[in-house]
Amino acid sequence: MAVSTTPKLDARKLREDFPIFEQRTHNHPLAYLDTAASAQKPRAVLEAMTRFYETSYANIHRGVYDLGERATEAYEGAREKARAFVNAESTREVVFTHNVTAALNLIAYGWGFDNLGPGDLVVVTEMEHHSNFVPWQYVAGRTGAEFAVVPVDENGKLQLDELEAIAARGNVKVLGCAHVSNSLGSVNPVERLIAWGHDQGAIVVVDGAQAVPHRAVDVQALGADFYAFTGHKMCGPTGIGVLWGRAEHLEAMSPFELGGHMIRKVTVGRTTWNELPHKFEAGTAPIAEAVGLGAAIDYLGGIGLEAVERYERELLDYALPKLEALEGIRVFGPPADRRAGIVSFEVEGVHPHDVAQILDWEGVAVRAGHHCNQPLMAKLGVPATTRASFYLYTVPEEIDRLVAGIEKARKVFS
Ligand code: C6P
Repeated sequence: MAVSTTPKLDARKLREDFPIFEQRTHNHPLAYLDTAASAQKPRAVLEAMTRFYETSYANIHRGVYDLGERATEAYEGAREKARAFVNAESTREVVFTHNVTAALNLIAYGWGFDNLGPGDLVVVTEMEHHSNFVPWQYVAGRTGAEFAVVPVDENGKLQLDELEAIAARGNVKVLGCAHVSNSLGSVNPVERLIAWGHDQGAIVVVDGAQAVPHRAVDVQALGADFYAFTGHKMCGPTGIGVLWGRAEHLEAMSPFELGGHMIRKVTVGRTTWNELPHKFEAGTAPIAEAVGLGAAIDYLGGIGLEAVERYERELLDYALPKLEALEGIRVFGPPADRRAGIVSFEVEGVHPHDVAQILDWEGVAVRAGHHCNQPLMAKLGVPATTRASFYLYTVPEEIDRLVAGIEKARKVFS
């Protein structure tokens, strides 16, 4: 029998790294079950950013003075950390953006407008976050390409047996898929989708926003064309995202945003572009945010992504049976072995916002809404869900409080 050598994660101890948990909310300890929206920040990240501002801050890639050089080193050092974190081949393939939404728009605009046209088909999954749905729908519409979805069933499972029928509809040029669904927690069969996309001659764009913070991701092993993620969901600051793209695509692509830093030479007659990845980083970069992201990567690396994934699985094994045993509750999404630490549910007869409101009074923070997944909500037949999501700082008592709060909501509203 294989024995795991990954050290076990101690959530109770890790919580002490997060100043936010020192407070109470509505007179209860804060049970933060909304990491899928954004993760809390450990002291190591906050201090790294403060230290950077206090000791090494200047604009980058410009000054020849010492401070500017140190700031540039810190920013480019963070890029190297991001490269290593997802095992990209080169930092040339690692573009800093403002978030994953900006990364996905960059591809849709930079690649889509040059490569799509009538007769082409752009395919995304029906469970895509709007960030990997709307830009593609828009660019398809603007270029005359057709837009199609890989459907999900009413349980939120991708209908892969529909792929052949989709391929018959046109020349599949793009496949967009989430590695992990932000509403359902489904860990999608991305390897299979990537293989199918490549069989069609398409580029495959993976939205890794909900995967990278929670499991080890190796972009070379996955073999997609683009893979995007966002800093604030992985203990890093807001305002920074990462786009990994194959160098040959990034080389061939048009820039998306134009202005300072992304140029090589500007004359009245013509402008040429900077080398990778700078061609895609117009304007002053999110410098301190990159430093914070680098610190978050160090923090997660110190814990180990395998340990995070294993711990979230334990939390799911604890939470799912308790939630499913509640009367009048519908839990959406797959079983624990194909799910990340995200659970969306509906409480019969109670609006998701009311469930979330009652939970808030109990000190339990969850999200209620469509989670930027309106097509998925339509398929599930609900306008919204209540969603709880877990991370390395979640402890089982918080799940008990979630369950008790849901029962209370049912009683209040019945
Ligand atoms: N999901 C949630 O509560 P940005 O805002 O660009 O950093 O992330 C957008 C995004 C893209 N893809 C996935 C899979 C996501 O989960 C998100 C953000 C949040 O589910 C806010 S809607």
